[in-house]
Amino acid sequence: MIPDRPAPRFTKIEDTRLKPIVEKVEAGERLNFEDGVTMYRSPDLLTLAYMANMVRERLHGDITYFNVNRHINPTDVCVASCRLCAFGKRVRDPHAYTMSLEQVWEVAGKGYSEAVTEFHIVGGLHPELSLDWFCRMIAGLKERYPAVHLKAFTMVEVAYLAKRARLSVRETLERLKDAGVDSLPGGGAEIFSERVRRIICDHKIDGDEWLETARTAHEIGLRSNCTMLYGHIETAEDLADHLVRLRAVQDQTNGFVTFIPLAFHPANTALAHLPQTSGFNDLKQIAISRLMLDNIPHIKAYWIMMTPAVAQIAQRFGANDIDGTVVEEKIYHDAGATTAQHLRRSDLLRLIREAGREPVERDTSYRPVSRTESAFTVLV
Ligand code: V47
Repeated sequence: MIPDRPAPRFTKIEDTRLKPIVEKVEAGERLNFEDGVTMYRSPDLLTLAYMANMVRERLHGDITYFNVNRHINPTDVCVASCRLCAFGKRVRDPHAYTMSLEQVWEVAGKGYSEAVTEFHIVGGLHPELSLDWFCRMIAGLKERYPAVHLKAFTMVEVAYLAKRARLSVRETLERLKDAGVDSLPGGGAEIFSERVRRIICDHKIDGDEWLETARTAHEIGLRSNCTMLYGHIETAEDLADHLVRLRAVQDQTNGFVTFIPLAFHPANTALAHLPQTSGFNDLKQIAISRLMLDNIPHIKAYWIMMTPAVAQIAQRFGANDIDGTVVEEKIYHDAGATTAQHLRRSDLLRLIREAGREPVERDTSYRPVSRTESAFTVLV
């Protein structure tokens, strides 16, 4: 894939510290931790975009993938009380909710048509719901919607369920897989730095446990996504370290499918005094993740958090995926996201084409999905 001689460069490298990094990327060489820190410290966004776009086009040409999924959050009750989170509530909070199994199955079916290829299921760490309850929930979904891929439970939820069931993480993952879980979403990774974790999510599993849970999932044949939460109190070193640690696990397991950088939304959290992320930072995160994560195939621009406008531009800054027509997202909207809860398919196609990319609808495993337009009547 890497040409013998790189095409002539049309970008002036404003920040000369990036020159050796540009040379490495053009030669297809792996970047190291120090390169990551240098890129995070650089304001030369166009040189980062030049490099990230080159790598993106080597891997995926002009294709931008999207999918049609429904988010299901069975409960917002959570024992963790993370400062970063506006979603979780204490069990006795009068505003907290927990769905019954029947409600989960019914919510999943709302607006269900052949258009939905994935249910993305995550929730709080509920002190009373058992592993058996979640296995019944999953088995019931599989029975009712056998064609839909079940992407369910973050590494944090898996570790909590294991602890409550007094089982190992491996046994817990096996039980969930047997019940019908097809893969795991990437949430809960936040930032692996212990210093930052102590402040933003001190009751969650630590970074090593998150990575170990992911490794175990991959070992038993469950692939997963991975994420990084940025735009709070992290440093350039924390960000580069996070990416290098994900990359090291991926070298061993090849189980991560997609990386999603997540912008911190401070509203309604204990960190509400922090400023909102900027478009500049969002695009920088997309570009640097594409460059550092040379072994993770896909980089997703999650429009729910970065706005459709920035997610569109991200398609020329290293991203090759734009999160799909998400239906009913709660975690970001509770934290003040003002984006719509879903995008119409026609809007998504227009955004992608306008960026000079070719839209391809995918399933969770990135297999192209072909349909007649009429199958989308529910969402369009
Ligand atoms: O784990 C929580 C983050 C994640 C806030 O795997 C917050 O395809 C910003 O993981 N501001 C959930 N972020 C979302 C997530 C995700 C999203 C899209 C696709 C996929 C995938 C995964 O959101 C949480 C946490 O990291 N989060 N609170 C907040 N106030």
